[in-house]
Amino acid sequence: MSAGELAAAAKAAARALGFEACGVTDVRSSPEAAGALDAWLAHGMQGEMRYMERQASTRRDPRRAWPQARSAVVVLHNHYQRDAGPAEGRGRVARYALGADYHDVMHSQLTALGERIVAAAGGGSSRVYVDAGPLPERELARRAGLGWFGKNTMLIHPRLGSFLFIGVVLTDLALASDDPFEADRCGACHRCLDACPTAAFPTPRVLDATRCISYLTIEARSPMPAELASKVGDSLFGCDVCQDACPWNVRFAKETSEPLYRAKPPGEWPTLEELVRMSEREHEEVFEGTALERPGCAGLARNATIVLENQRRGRPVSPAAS
Ligand code: B12
Ligand code: SF4
Ligand code: SF4
Repeated sequence: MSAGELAAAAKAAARALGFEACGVTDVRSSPEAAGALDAWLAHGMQGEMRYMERQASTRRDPRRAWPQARSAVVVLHNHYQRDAGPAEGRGRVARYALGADYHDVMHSQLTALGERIVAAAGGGSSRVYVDAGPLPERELARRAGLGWFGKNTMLIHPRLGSFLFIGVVLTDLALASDDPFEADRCGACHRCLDACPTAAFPTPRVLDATRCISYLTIEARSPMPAELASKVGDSLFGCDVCQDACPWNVRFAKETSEPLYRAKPPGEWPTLEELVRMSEREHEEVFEGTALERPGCAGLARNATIVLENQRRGRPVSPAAS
C-alpha cells in the first residue's frame, strides 16, 4: 500500500469507528508551539500541574514519545450535548464529564484504529494517546488539518466547533500527511475572552491555567483563592463558558452520537450537601469510571463548599447552558 492509500484507509477506519474527523501529520517538533509552551511554563501558568514541567521535553518534540514513530493519525470525537444545567441543590458539571470517562472510551476506539491501520499495511505497530500522554495534541491536530487555535486556545474545527476530544495514534508506518490548518477564523471576534468569569486569558490564545475554573475545580489540590472562588458561580467541575460563547459552537455544535458520553438524569447526581459529607468509599462508588474521579473526594467536597457559599451569597451563577 502507498502512503496515500494507507492514509485513506486510516481515515475510513476512523469514520467507521465513530470519529467525526481524522487527519495525518508527521511527528517533527514545531518551534512555534515549543516556544509557546516554554513561555507558558516560564510564567508559571501551569500552576500545580507538575506533569506539564516533567513532560515538557516530549511536548516540545513528540519524536521523544516514541523514536520509531513516523506518522501521527489524529482524530476528533464530538462530546457536545444540550445541557439544561444542574438540578436543584446540585452544581454544574462541564459537558465533557457528564457521561463515561472519555479517556477510557477513546482509548479503546484508538486502539482499534491502530490495529486497523497495521492490518491494512500488513505490518507495523502503533501507540495511542488521549490527554494524559505527553503529546502536544492541539498542535498535532492543527498540523493534521483539523482546525485552528481559537482565542480561547481551543482547537476549533470549521464544521464541528470545539466540543471535541482529540485522540492520537502514533505509528511507525509512513502515511501521507495532510496540509496544516493555517487560517485564523476568529477574525475580530473576542466573545470568549469577554465571557470568561475569571479573566483567565492574559492575551488571546494564552490561558493562565491558575485562573481557569477547569484547573481550579479539577487539577488544583490547594484551597481555591478567595478572589477566584467568588467567581466560580455554580461550577462544581470544569467549565464550558468560553466554548458556549463561541459562534462556531452556536452554529455547528451537534448532539454527540456516542451513547457513553450521555449524561445521567440531573436528579441522579449527588447534591452539594451530600458531596460535602461524602466518604472516600462513597466517592469511589458514585464516580468510578467518570472524569469526576480526578479531583478526588476532598477536591469535590472543596468545590461543593464553594458553590454552596456562592449560592448562599447570591453570587452570579455561570451563564445558563443550552
Ligand atoms: C493542561 C491541560 C489543561 C489545562 C490548561 C489548558 C490550556 N489551555 O493550556 C486546564 C486544566 C486549564 C485545561 C482545561 C480544559 N481542557 Co485541557 N488539556 C490540557 C492538556 C493535558 C495539555 C495542554 C497544554 O499543553 N497546554 C499548554 C499550552 C501552552 O498548550 P496548548 O493549549 O495545547 O496549545 C497551545 C500552544 O501550542 C499555543 N501555540 C502554538 N503555537 C503558537 C503560536 C503563538 C504565536 C501563540 C500565541 C500560541 C501558540 O496555542 C495552542 C492552543 O492554544 C491537553 C492534552 C494534551 N496532551 O495536549 C488537554 C486538552 C487541551 N484539554 C481539553 C479540554 C476538553 C479541556 C476543557 C474544555 C475541559 C473543561 N470543559 O473544563 C478545558 C478548556 C479550557 C481552555 N479554554 O483551554 C482538550 C481540548 C480539545 C480541543 N478541542 O481543543 C485536550 C486536547 C484533551 C483532549 N485530548 O481532548 N486543560
Ligand atoms: S474554561 Fe471557563 S474559566 Fe477556563 S478559560 Fe474558559 S471560560 Fe475561563
Ligand atoms: S469566541 Fe470568537 S474569538 Fe473566541 S474562539 Fe470563538 S471565534 Fe475565536
